[in-house]
Amino acid sequence: MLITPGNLLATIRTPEDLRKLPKSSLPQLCDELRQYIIDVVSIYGGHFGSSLGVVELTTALHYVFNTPDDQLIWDVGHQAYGHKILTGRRENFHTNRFYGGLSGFPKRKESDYDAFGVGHSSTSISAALGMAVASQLQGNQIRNHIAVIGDGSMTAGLAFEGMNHAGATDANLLIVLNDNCMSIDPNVGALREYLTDITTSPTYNKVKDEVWNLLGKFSTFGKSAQEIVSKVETAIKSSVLSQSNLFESLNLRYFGPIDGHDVDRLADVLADLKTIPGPKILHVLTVKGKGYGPAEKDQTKWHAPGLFDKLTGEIKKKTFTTPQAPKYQDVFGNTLVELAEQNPRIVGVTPAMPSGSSMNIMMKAMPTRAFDVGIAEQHAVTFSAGMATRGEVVFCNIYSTFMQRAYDQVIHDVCIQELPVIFCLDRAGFAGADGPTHHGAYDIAFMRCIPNMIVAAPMNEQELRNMMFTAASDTVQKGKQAYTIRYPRGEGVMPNWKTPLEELPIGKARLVQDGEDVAILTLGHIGNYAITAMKHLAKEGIKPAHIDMRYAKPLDEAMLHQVFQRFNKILTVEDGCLMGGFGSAVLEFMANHGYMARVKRLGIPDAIVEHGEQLELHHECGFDADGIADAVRELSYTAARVHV
Ligand SMILES: Cc1ncc(C[n+]2csc(CCOP(=O)(O)OP(=O)(O)O)c2C)c(N)n1
Repeated sequence: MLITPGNLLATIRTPEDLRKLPKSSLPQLCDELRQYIIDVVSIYGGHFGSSLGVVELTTALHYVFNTPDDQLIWDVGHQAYGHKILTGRRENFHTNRFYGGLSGFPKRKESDYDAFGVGHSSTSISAALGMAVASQLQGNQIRNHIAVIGDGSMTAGLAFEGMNHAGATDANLLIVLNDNCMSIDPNVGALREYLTDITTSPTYNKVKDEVWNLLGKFSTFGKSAQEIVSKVETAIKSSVLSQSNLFESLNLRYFGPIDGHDVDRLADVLADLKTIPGPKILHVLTVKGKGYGPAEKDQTKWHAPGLFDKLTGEIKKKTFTTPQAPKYQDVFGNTLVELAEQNPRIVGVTPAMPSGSSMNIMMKAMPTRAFDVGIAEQHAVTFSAGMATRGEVVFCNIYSTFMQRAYDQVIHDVCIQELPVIFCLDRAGFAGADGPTHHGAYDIAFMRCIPNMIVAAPMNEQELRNMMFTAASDTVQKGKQAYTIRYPRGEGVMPNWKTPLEELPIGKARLVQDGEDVAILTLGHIGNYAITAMKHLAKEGIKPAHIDMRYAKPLDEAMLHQVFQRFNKILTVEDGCLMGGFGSAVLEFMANHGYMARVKRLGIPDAIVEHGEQLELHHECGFDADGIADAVRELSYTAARVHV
């Protein structure tokens, strides 16, 4: 469907066009940009509230700075829709997040205006500082480097590492702190309290006005940037910095807070800051979902609402006539509460994903036993390890992709110390429309190589429940091993998922169907594709055996001995990277025990797989039901090709 931009927006192909407009037309442009985002996202989906909240900031930044030479780095990048629309991608914007279409995040390959690729949070300050220092080294003293980071993303250690370094340099860096008091869920922690404090403090607000008055005066009289800075500093220091300012203590000049929806003011302030060299931070206050009533009201729901009717605000839900299987995350959330009701030692930890992981169910039911620690994956793991040393049974739920951040903590703080922390890795496998920054492609490989680590993957809801039950059982908790359970985004296969809980023997596989000639070994939910493939194959008289391996580590060696003794054509299937993953583990077993078989492995290749529907990506990589059937056919029709 063609979406028509407003008259003014229609004239903007690049920020060059924008910079030709009189400042007085910026409010109209902002209105049209906001409307365009609403029009497109309501029909095609995507992130929503964050982009609406930075419409004015986006417009002012491109108006004032000389992008793309000035480097503009968006943190996370889920708020960069306005940026994409103003930087030559308006006409393609309806392809956003679709297979083959624009990426939902800034991406260097996609545009010169995307100075840094993102998806994970809190990288912007370090990246912008790196660019600023590189500019200095290359003799460019005038280029600007701007990191736009939300208050949620500011809670991560990485952001502080960047600020700590920046404050010790004279690099030309502007950090714009986009403070909307929200992460995906309400922002948490002491930093949030601090930001609220400065925002509401009368002293700060008085000084803010004085500072801007001064800046205004000096700019008009054409004083040098240095003079302005020294005046500003005197003004700030004389009145407000007798109280401590976190950012000033880190040697970053602090400006603000200012209204992030007043585009005129924003443009003036940014123009002033452009003349001030060195590292500095501008605190901007915005409203997530600004300009769309329902999104302002329920900011978590409208972070990424799916398709909706823009007139009524009704979010479109698919309707079904038969009962549907639940999402894995909801099975996790509900089962966690069920287990925690039986065992007072059970606690839950999530780094800023209460809604996304469904840990919010426990946070509501047992507020003192479920912890949202902010965007802080490393802390989440070490905090869990600390609790485990004192006998708590910790379910630490982290998306597979974000667990990449906390790898050292898993090894150093959990596994070396033989602590039985339970890791639930949601969104394992392809994340879908969020793309390569969010795919959970590597966890099987990076978890299974750590000593004292069990790696399990459920094929359905019942297995997820039983794995959670097993992980919390005395068998595991009195042992010395951490227990990882990885499961995908989306629905399972069992509408009646509330099955009785049962302890599973660790490292035991399950024979789904016996067969002949070829053995299919699957790990996790994609085993359901094998079931479909086998139905097709049966019609052709091909009857492979299918084993749901359940564990990538420890492997069910007894089962594998039987398999290698009975079959010489074996297919492994996983929704993880082929290098070092589950199929590799099977090959290691084969080599270690001197078996010879033709083994074909399906999984994620050694390549960056872009965004698209999960099914599209499974198909692309050849491990959907069709891909599995093809691979079995290929194996069936070829000789075992085993050379002795
Ligand atoms: C390392 C990492 N952990 C978690 C996430 C998931 N995530 C995406 S956006 C977001 C909230 C970011 O909040 P903020 O920076 O304040 O931006 P806002 O959405 O409020 O505009 C989170 C937690 C992520 N992208 N990266």
